[in-house]
Amino acid sequence: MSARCVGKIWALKPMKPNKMRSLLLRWPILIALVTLPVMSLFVVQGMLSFYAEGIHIGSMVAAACVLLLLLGVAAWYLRATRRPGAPAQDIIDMVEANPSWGTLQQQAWQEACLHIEGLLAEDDKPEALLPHSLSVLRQVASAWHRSGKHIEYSVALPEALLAIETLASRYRSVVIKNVPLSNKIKLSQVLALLDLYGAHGKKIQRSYQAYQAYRAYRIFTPQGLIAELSSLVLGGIGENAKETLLYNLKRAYLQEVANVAIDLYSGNFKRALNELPVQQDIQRDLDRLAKEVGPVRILVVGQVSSGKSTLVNALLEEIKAESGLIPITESESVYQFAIEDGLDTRIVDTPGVESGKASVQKTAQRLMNADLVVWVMRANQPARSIDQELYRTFNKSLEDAPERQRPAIMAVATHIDSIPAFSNVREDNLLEVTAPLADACRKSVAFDVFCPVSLKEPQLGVSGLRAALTNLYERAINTRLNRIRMSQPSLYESSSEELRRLGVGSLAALKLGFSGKEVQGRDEESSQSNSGE
Ligand SMILES: Nc1nc2c(ncn2[C@@H]2O[C@H](COP(=O)(O)OP(=O)(O)O)[C@@H](O)[C@H]2O)c(=O)[nH]1
Ligand SMILES: [Mg+2]
Repeated sequence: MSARCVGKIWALKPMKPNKMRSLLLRWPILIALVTLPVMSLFVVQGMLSFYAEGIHIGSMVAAACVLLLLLGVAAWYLRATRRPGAPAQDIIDMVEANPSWGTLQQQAWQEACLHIEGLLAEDDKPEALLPHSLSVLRQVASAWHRSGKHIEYSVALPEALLAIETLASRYRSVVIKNVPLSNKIKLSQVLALLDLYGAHGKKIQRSYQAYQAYRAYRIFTPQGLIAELSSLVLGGIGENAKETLLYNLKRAYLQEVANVAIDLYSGNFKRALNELPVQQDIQRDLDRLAKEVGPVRILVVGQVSSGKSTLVNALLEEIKAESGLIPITESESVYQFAIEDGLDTRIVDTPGVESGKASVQKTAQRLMNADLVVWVMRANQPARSIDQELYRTFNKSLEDAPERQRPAIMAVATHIDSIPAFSNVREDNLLEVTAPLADACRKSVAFDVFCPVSLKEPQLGVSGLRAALTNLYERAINTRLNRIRMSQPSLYESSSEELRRLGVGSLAALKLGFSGKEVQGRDEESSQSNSGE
């Protein structure tokens, strides 16, 4: 079905409305054209005879005034009787119906176009476009809902917003296609024409400035744009062409309203909306997937100067972590580390744990955020009370979170080169010779794997340590997955998060008299749990 609705509508009618209108407008002009020269002749003749008969000059001036008055009244009449609309031959179809529409939609389109012609014939001032739009909306809605109050607004808000968005983008195409040089017209030029910034300096009155600001603002609405186009931007083109273009633009705007409204009421926007939840689902899956494939987190803990940083360097096979006799590592340092090709991990070097509750608590908290623990102990360090205390605290934290999976612990005994009893140790008898050391360490920390090493050149045991890490990798991934699952907010937690956002949480906290210190503690905890992620 062809969509050139106006052509069709006019084909149905005996006479084009604009032709009729121009005929109606023509007869007073014809009378004026015939009568004015005749009247003028009479007036001139009369004036001459007045003069010949010596009539006072004042009477002549009065007669001239009457003539001018008559001309003024004629001009006023012509202006007042100017009917809205453009000459029929200049009407062009800037908007066409959607060829994929069914019969109902096509019928609604025909009716809407007819309605639009009527509306513009009534009033084609730009200001009328907004009420006209609502009228078109009502007209289209009535094609779907023949009864009911305010049926034109019975559209869900997201759909309505989508419709407005579509209308704006479609109308944009119309303007680009039909307004000469529209791509060249800059908003700044329009604003400059509006003289908003007061090019005339102090002479500009405040009320005038406010009016100009209002005009600048309304450019962002179609009706405002059309109004400004008429007065400013299209000033260069001929009056008739400008009128025609503006009429066509107004008509196109209302037709786009009808176009979008038909899609809206026939449910064509619903499919696009249904995509939204799907997209959210996909995004959620992606978020989870990204977390699942994230690298395993290996945490290196131990007392100060036990050799943690040296061990990290040995594993990375380059000096990245600063090591020394004095405790150097002040905060966590994270390194990308591939145990083997494809087994990417992050290895986290930590500050040494020291005696005292704060240091032990902090390190225990760090252990809760590990997928695999490398617990470094010096072979030549008999005092292991700090390790014992840390292990106890860590175990306590795990007991408090029974759903949490315990990360595997690899105990690494460094400095074996400084124990005379191990002087004959080699790569192949390393575990056998250091068995008593393993037993001693187990008394402090219940580890899963024991790796004795010498990090002093020539290094010993590092390749065995690497192999042990590979073996623990799978378990570490499981721990990681468990940790991610546990960190997902539950329904209750997420709704309390919403409440917090709404400020209800802070109100409740105030009522319960929570101290600022506790809130701070919580923040620290959450930043801790995010560290290294
Ligand atoms: N002889 C020997 N020295 C080591 C060994 N491991 C580390 N060191 C030294 O011990 C000191 C402290 O090491 P560092 O890695 O800084 O300890 P961290 O505080 O635990 O990070 C450094 O001077 C290292 O060179 C080892 O296996 N044998
Ligand atoms: Mg260090």
